[in-house]
Amino acid sequence: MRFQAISGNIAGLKASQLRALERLGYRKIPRSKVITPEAARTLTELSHSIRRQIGLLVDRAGEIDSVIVGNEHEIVIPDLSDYRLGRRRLRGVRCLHTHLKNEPLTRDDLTDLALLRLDLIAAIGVKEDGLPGVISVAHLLPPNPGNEPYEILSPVDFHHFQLDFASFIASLEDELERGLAAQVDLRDPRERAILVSISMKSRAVQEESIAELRELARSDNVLVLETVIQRPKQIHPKYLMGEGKIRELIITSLQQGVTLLIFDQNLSPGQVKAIGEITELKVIDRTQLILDIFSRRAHSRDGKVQVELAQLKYLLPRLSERSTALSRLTGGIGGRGPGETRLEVDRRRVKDKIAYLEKELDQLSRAHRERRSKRIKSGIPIVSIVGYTNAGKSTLLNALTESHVQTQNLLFATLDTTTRRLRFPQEREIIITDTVGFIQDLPPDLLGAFRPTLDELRDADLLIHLVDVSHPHFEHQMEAVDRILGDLELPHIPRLLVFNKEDQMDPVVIKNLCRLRGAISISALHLESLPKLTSAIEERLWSPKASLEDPHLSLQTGKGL
Ligand SMILES: Nc1nc2c(ncn2[C@@H]2O[C@H](COP(=O)(O)OP(=O)(O)OP(=O)(O)O)[C@@H](O)[C@H]2O)c(=O)[nH]1
Ligand SMILES: [Mg+2]
Repeated sequence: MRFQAISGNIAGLKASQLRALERLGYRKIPRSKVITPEAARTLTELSHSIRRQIGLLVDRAGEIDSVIVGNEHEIVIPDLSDYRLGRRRLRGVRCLHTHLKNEPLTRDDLTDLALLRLDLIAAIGVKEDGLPGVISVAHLLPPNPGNEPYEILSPVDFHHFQLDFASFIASLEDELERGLAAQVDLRDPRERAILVSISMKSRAVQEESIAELRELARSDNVLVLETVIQRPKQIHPKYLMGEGKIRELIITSLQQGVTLLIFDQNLSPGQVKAIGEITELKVIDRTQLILDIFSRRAHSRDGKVQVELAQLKYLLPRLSERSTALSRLTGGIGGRGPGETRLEVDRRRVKDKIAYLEKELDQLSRAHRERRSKRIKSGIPIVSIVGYTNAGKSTLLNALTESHVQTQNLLFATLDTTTRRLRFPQEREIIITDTVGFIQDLPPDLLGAFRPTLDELRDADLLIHLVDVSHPHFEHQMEAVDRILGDLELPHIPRLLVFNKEDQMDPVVIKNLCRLRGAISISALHLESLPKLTSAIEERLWSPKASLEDPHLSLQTGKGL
């Protein structure tokens, strides 16, 4: 990079001074030197005569990229976006600047060093006579939790300053790389993420939600390095958090080789753009993380169409806000999804694609409807298992029907609906279905895209609301499921409340909970616990006494429980 410009506070400078600054910019520094004595002297003398700090940005080849004029106390480093950090540990640019009173490096200098990942930062003191005084140098350190991310070398008189820049920078880069490798396995292809929650909600609420975000991240094969929870007095409109906090976040991310920020709050397109630009990291929110999991799990045609539609609907408002941050995304999270060419398609084409997919979804829905009407005609009762994700729905379907739907300790393991027949004694038979799980704060567009799948629930004669009662927040999960069932306008279908994973609970506690809530408890992993469920299903479907008004209460009084 050649000398580009003099930037900063140049107002009021004489033409001769400007020319001198420009000449300074065309100097070249040998690779083995931080700065030559001649360049240092020109720098301090000019600085002395204009009573302003002057800085140089120098690249690895020793070319001066820019000359910056500041005021008495500071310089402002211009945009360094020409020097992309990418996967490198250092920017490849150092900053050398004067300090008029021979003062040491300031906090702002050190923040610039860490924030911009400069090769080093040096302050050269200006003596009374305008000659170079004391030089202070600082450089970054490998990740060292708890300590400052940089080291300040002891200031020395400029004439005694000796540092072979080429070998210094080579060993520093090596050290940084090894330091990071000691912390994280760099061959591990997974994204390394920091989870962020910035909200006015209470800390307890934020912690519960971020614990779930951590599970979502795990389900999406993301390595979570840290979580940041903040409860500010006011939400910053651009970055959610204040500038100080985001600086801290950038420094931590750079130190730990973070590649991804995941926000627990849903971000506006403008926020994604602003945070992506300032942090130079990929930024996604909760919804996009869920969409990414969905796109991993969608196997059937139905599933794929629905997920792609949801992704495009999410993308559309973000297209006009597309930024350099987005165009840098290469594959991985946020890159997976509606085709490789996603970033090239313009709004028009996205809209066309949405219209096309919606038509396709209509056709799929029609096919669903036909299958459903056959099922309904057959007169066989339909029982659907619904519940929070990871409650054990697929495990239960498998246990009841000896099927092999994939079950995993991951959120959203199931996306497609599975339907099986289940025979009871006395020639009775039901159709039982397992479908996609629910989660709190499910974005409406996502719910909308899953209509065909969720529409199946409409035909159910009975909904089994399965709850992982061993989950620390099972009650909140129950409320979320009730809310979603309400949104789907399904509250009229009789429900059976079933607490799963009783094997993880104290039997007395679970007994009381069941009495209190009018539920029955089972363990889908223990077949011997299932007859109480099957007889409850039979009773609800075939016993004339069963009240449809209040399914929970009727169970409480039901026989055989
Ligand atoms: N201890 C215990 N674990 C269970 C029980 N039932 C299911 N699990 C485990 O819970 C995890 C989730 O089970 P799934 O059947 O995949 O849950 P799901 O509700 O279908 O989840 P999604 O499809 O992701 O919404 C698996 O690791 C199961 O082995 C149970 O009764 N006891
Ligand atoms: Mg499942």
